[in-house]
Amino acid sequence: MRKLLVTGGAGFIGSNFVHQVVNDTDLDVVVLDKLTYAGNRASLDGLPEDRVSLVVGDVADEELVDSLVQQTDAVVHFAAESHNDNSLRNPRPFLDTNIIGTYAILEAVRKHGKRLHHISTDEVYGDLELDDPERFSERTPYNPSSPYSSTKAGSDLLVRAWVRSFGVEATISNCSNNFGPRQHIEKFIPRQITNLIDGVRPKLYGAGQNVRDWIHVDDHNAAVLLILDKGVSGETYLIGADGEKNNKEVVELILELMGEADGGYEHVNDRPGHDLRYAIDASKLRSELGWTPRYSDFESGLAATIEWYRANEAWWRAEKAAVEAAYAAQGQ
Ligand code: NAD
Ligand code: TDX
Repeated sequence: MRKLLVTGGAGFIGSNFVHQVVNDTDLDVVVLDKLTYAGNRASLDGLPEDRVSLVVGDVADEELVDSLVQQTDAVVHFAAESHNDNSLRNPRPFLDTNIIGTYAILEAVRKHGKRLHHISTDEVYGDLELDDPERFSERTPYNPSSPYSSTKAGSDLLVRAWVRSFGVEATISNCSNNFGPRQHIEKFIPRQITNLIDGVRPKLYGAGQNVRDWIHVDDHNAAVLLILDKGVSGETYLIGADGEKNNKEVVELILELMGEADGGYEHVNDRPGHDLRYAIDASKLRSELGWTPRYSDFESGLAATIEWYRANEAWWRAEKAAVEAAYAAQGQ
């Protein structure tokens, strides 16, 4: 394998993946990204031009995808509409990108006999009760809650069908909530960090008791590289680093790390259909592929993330007012 096609490589996880590929492997990368509001050319700054190129285009453009898949050896498919709150305001782009975009990738890898790794989310499994001892595993039935997670579930099922019906060589991973640099400021952690930089109190949906299972983006991406190398076609791997925390705990920690007073947040309208808890059992990835997370200390990873947003205001500033106006319109 010499050249990867990375869809959504100008987004949060995809851009961190491209940086990791350049640093840790000899592979070259072609990024296909539509540069929606969530994509940022600057996230690819500093990468060597002889190893990384960016094609601005739509993953649902079958002709374009066909020609890029033909020119590369394997595809890592990150491109998606990724934000639950946006999917509640306007679901349509989620169907176009997450469903039709994945279809276009599948048809191209089928035609050209290329390997695919499909990036998905733990949200396809729905949610768990706060006091449930269970965690999600590869055997948990799909039960998505939102337009976002239902389109991701649909995309996973398409991949499984193309493996079974057409013999496409593909793996799937379903990861828990990522944090780290270059995450769009609409998302929970960067929204609160940039609010505090602006002297605005963090906003907790509802009572703030919902639990997310946090993983550093570099740990997610190291697992993706491992699956690409050693994963078995047709298999699904759950990725998670035992990082369960409720939203109030995360906000309290951000306040502390940014030198603000305890309790300096406010409660805002809850998300409709808000999933209560996600929790991942990553035993299969650990035992079959030997993966272990490197960023076991959430607090130091969060402190480094805060520093990144402080040092890179130019990366996020232009988006801030519009993001907050959209939230304010929903009482959030
Ligand atoms: P993101 O929103 O930050 O980035 C998505 C990228 O895809 C952007 O660069 C955007 O421009 C691009 N894109 C959107 N529509 C496109 C289209 N039609 N054609 C080409 N490019 C398009 O998302 P992210 O958080 O980096 O998530 C990446 C992937 O990881 C998604 O598939 C998401 O479902 C999955 N995932 C995310 C998380 C998380 O915590 N963020 C957790 C598990 C899985
Ligand atoms: O201002 C906020 N206040 C708040 O309490 C925001 C933006 C969010 N929240 C809550 C909602 C969730 O319980 O924080 C939690 C995390 O919210 P998001 O960052 O929107 O993430 P989530 O909905 O959990 O989905 C994320 O993880 C799974 C990613 O956005 C998805 O792409 C991924 O599939």
